[in-house]
Amino acid sequence: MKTAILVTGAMGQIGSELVPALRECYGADNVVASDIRMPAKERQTAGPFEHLDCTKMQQIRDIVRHHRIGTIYHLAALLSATAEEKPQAAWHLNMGGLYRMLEVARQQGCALFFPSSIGAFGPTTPHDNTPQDTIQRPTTMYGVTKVSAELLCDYYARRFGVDARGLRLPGLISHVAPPGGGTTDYAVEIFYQAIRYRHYTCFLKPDTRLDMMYMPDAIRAMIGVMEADPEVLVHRNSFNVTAMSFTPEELAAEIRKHIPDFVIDYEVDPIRQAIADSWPRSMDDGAAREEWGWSPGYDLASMTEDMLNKLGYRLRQTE
Ligand code: AKB
Repeated sequence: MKTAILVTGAMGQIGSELVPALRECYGADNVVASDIRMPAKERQTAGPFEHLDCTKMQQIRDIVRHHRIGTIYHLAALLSATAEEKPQAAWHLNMGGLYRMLEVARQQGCALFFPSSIGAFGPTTPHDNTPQDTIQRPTTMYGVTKVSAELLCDYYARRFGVDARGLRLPGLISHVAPPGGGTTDYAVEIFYQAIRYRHYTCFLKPDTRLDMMYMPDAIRAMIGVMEADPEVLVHRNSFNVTAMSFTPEELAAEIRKHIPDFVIDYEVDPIRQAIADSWPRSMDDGAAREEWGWSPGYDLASMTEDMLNKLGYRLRQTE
């Protein structure tokens, strides 16, 4: 990548780890973090930061011009459970924000990364080994915005030559920043509760199987797809990527190998359960593997061990 990078939603679960990783790769001064929230003082000094409301075209344009941005990682969005609670707000931010980013990308010649999701699939999609190209009729507002966004990115690529690329990300597990408002959030909360109280009450049923990925793999995938040679990409957007597929009871059993007295029980939230039931149980990520060499580094066992070590250490330092 020749010029600077802008990350929107930089204070969120993904942005909190993507920004430092991009700064490591391309230099701190070349990566501009932005969010509608202001960062804590210590994070403001790590590199350039801009306050940005992604639904305001002029703000985006000013930042892109001022910092000579060449690539935008557009992460700002509402997650699935929040989007189902506030569908109008979800459409406004998820689609309104993306449309304005693509317009600025078109005008200023930027490449754009867009994080789609397993949420782009729905109840009529094949749930096992979900193909790259298949039925996409989601029944959630989150899913509607993700499919629409995939189509809009394809349109801008075909019609205007915007280098728009994306991934269909599974649930992401991280010890750095908590997610907020997602259906797969249980797979992060469980670690906090296991370390603190040896007990977790899960809002999904014990046998709800979903695709998941450890954040270090997700960061590699996001940088990897943007680094890929455009000549060899057939799909561009959005690639299925996955690393593991497990149920709450399987994750609890894995945690119990390290914390033998850990107990899980269940109080099912019907809204999030219905969302989870409409998503794939496991995706086929063969296109990403073939077209740009995607391959995950962490499975359930290695992710669980690393999460317990790193999160346990951090919680002991801060609590
Ligand atoms: C969510 O649960 O909403 C997200 C996702 C899978 O897109 N983590």
